Amino acid sequence: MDLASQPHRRYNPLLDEWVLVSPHRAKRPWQGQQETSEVEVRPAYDPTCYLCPGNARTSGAVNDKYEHQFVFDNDFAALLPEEVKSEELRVESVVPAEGPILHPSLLTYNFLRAEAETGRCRVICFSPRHDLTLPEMPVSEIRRVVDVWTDEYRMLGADPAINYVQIFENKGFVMGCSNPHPHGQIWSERTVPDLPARETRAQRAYFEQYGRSLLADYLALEEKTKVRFVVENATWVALVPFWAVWPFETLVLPRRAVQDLTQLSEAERDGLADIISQLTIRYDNLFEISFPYSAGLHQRPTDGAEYPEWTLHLHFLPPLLRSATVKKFMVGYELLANAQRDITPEQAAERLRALPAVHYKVGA
Ligand code: H2U
Ligand code: ZN
Repeated sequence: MDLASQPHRRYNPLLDEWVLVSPHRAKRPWQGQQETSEVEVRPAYDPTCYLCPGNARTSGAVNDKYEHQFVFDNDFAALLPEEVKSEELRVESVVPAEGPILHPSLLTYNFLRAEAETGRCRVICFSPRHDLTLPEMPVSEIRRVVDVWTDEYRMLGADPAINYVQIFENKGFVMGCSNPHPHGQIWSERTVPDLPARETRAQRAYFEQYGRSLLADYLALEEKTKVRFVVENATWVALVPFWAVWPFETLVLPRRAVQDLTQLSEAERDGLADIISQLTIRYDNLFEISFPYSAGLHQRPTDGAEYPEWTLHLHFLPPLLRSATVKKFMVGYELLANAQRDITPEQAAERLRALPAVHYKVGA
């Protein structure tokens, strides 16, 4: 089988699912939507921005006049802590015994289930500069962001009511990001959400069978050919996973398998900042735009149990396909049957690898 030209399926061992790869389709003509990319010039400080230092937010709270990073509780949090929940929601399972919307047979089979969920949501401003993004920030400042993530993971995870901490960034309006000021979010909650729960199951099954980390073994395999490597340093590797769904999706893996940020050495934290810088610079250089993505960390749950099978990693999930304006749509077959892609992960890695290491705006 020729993976570069023949339609085939690839297995994602982290999520126990498949992706259909159709390399021969990459040449098909595109007559769909063409969006115009706007070259956006932003001021270093925007008096109307709710994330800039010293400005007031919608809630009326005023941001610190911060010089590096700034973290606050989300004023429109998707999850609320236990103490602010209404009496009604405190019931573990909200299944009314009888009522007009529930037929008794549904109750018998427990089809309609709901339960209260609690948590705490935070917003992190990566920089006081309104006009920067991670790829334009100095590595020393990204390193401070890594430290803030680590402190937040530790602080939130120490709360007995928090069993999972999801750190992420939505970058670009196309990803639903509400404000260009560089920022990320943290949602932390009582239950482990679906995707990290599936990753836990997969990593645990592998660990129980082989006594080793699934992702460490995967990295060792990739190291042999490096065909899917994008950038690497002494402590981290960014690669396009064999099972990538999004055209330029990447997985960032530590060379030493650790379960969460708090276990990283100083050198590994420096390395993480460096790999994020290297990778996001290449992303921006691909179409010479501020490259949109959703990205985030996956770490072990914080319920206090041991997770020897877990390996900390980052996913970068960018929507763009062939230009600054043509994105991949998850539609049709993807929504109804299976994830699918045209350009192969190896081709995507090759393109990203070939890009300059210096940001296109520098010296432009
Ligand atoms: P996104 O751009 O990824 O949506 O993140 C911005 C977050 O900032 C969003 O979750 C919050 C929104 O709820 N926010 C505040 O907490 N205070 C504000 O004054 C505006 C936005
Ligand atoms: Zn701002």
